[in-house]
Amino acid sequence: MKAQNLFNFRFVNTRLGFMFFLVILFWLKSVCAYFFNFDLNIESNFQYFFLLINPIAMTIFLLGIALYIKPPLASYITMGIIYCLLTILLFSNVSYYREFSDFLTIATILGSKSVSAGLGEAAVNLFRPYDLFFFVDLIVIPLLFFTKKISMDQRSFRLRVSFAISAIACMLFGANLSFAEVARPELLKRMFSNDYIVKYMGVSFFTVYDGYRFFKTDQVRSEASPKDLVKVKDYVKEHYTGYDPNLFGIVRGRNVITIHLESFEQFLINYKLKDQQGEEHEVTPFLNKIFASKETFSFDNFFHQVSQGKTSDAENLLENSLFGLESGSLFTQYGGENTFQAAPNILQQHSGYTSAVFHGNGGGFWNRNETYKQLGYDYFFHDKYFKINEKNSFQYGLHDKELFKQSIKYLEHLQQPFYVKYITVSNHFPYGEFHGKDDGFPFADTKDKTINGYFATAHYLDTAVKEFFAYLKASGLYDHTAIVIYGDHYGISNKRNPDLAELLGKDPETWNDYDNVMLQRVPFMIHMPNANIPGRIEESPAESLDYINHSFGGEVDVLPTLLHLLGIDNQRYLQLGQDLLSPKKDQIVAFRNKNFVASDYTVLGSKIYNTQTGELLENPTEETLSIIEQLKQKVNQQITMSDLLTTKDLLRFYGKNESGLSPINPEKYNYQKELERLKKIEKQKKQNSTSLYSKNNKRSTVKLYKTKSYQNYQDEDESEFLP
Ligand code: GP9
Ligand code: MN
Repeated sequence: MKAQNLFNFRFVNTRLGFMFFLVILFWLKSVCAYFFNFDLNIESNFQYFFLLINPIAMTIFLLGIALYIKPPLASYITMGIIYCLLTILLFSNVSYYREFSDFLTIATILGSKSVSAGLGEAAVNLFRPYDLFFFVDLIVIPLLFFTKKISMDQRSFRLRVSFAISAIACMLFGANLSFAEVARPELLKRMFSNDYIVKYMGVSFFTVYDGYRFFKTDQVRSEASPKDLVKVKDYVKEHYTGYDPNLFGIVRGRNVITIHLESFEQFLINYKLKDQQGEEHEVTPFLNKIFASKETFSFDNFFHQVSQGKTSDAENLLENSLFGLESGSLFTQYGGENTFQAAPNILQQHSGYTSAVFHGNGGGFWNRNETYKQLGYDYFFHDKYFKINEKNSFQYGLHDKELFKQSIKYLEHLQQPFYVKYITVSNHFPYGEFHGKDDGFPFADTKDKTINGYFATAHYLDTAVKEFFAYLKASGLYDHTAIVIYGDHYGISNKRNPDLAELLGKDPETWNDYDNVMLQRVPFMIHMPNANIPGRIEESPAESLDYINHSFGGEVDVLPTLLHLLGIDNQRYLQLGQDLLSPKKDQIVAFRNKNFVASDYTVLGSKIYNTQTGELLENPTEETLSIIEQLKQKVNQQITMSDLLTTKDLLRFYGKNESGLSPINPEKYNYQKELERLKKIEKQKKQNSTSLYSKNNKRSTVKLYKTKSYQNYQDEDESEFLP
């Protein structure tokens, strides 16, 4: 029987036809992997569309390379090899994903022998019969050739056509990329998570792009030398502020819980929203109380300093006292490889802390699952550790009340003292999910829907924190814990701010850059139940605005402040921030774009404002200009030092004799089976176990958690909460 008859589609017997046949097969495999193996969290038809088209352009382009080879046999063989490599790459990702819920990066492939070894092992262990589907064609196609069911096209192939195919592939690719950039602006620059890149652009593209970035950053890193560190060390020494000796170590040895308030701006504190009847509603009554509490250090001139890495930049600023990158996210670009001297690592090596993160989104978002290893986080409880359904979650994962509640079964097994971080998500754009749900907090009435919903989600977050505090008290953790609460970055963008103006008692017509920058304030508080804060004697009122500290600072200053309160001098680490409670703190806050706010002047590009009055200084005096020049230099220096440390990975040259820290081995961490690991440690330690569970005579405290979450109500109550 002739091949043409068998297939009835002759095109397979032409060189181009055979290539497209392979394209179709690879498309099929990719789409099956997307739907059956990867968990890509598809939210809309538009995203399905991306999944269906994204393998096409790259596959045509890569297989098309073989069309440039003249001799038919060599051309077919090259095409076959490229096809096999693509299949192996796809299958390696399928296999890796099963174990790690993430995609294979070049750093993972090159960096760690044990990962590659583990991968082989995992592939064997996790092999499912239907995996054969990925390989069956690699056997069938050669057989078809041998049995002459398909034949090789012996005609020569025109170079012009090869070029045309490459050009078509590039065009398709360009279209795919532009669609993706519309759906997810700055997708490639910010690289939110590997999942996103695969969802929009496909696995093969992900590997190529990841490789390109890896080699680009690797080059800068390999050119760096220990000499580069000298400048940074001098800078840090010169800017060390020391600490207030009355405050040093006042919460030494306590547990630390950091609550990351998503997109939470300072203006929400003590804000009252008027409803349509003119009745006022306090948005965050609980946080307001904590903010004014006698047992809290609170700051009202505290600014976020994030750039495109948003949440991940905030985390980096807090954990490392370093800035993020000028563009993109440090976590995604350097997090998996760089050496850090991060809070969890310092606390563990210096004072024996156990560390953990709770976050109800996928572990790969912002490359957390890799970065946390380098930061020294012992445990990472991400979405796989929580019961998540449509009702209790949204685009960014599990809602806050549920996150806190569901975390307790893990928290109670952590050895104390612990350093724990909760990354909340509910108060994330687009705000509004809670309309008429939860406790029905009113919406604002501006023409911008985003602004209108912001107060209700902030209120929800406030209640979530309140419920968590109630649990901390009920379980007894409260008294020996210091609780850090901070807003990670703005929630309402500058372009929307004029619509917010009226709610803040301002005129939208005169709203300007100064007003925008003042709204970059976020709350920062360290709550220390029963701590002996000097000056706040027993008779002092429980809450007062007098306790609020007006020092100018930002997220980069958190770690030095916290370490000093915990009784650890930050002098030996390379941190770029300064202790906010030190009288020597420079009264200046640098932003990543080198704008700044200082106590007297605010400089935004070429504009100078009076920080106190907001007045624009049109004709500044010589004296003012020379002060501004000095401030500018300070800011430049701080940002430059940060870039040196991060892009050249200089901390790897800072030895143990200087920092007291042994290097981290990221292979020790894997964030799998966390509860089993925790329980094993409890068992090993027996009566020396310091977990809450052990201290509580092996009785769980989960029941002590009370929540009024609408997501948690029984189904029969559902109708009550429908909008
Ligand atoms: C995602 C969450 C939100 O996991 O942290 O990140 P953001 O969009 O604010 O950077
Ligand atoms: Mn955020």
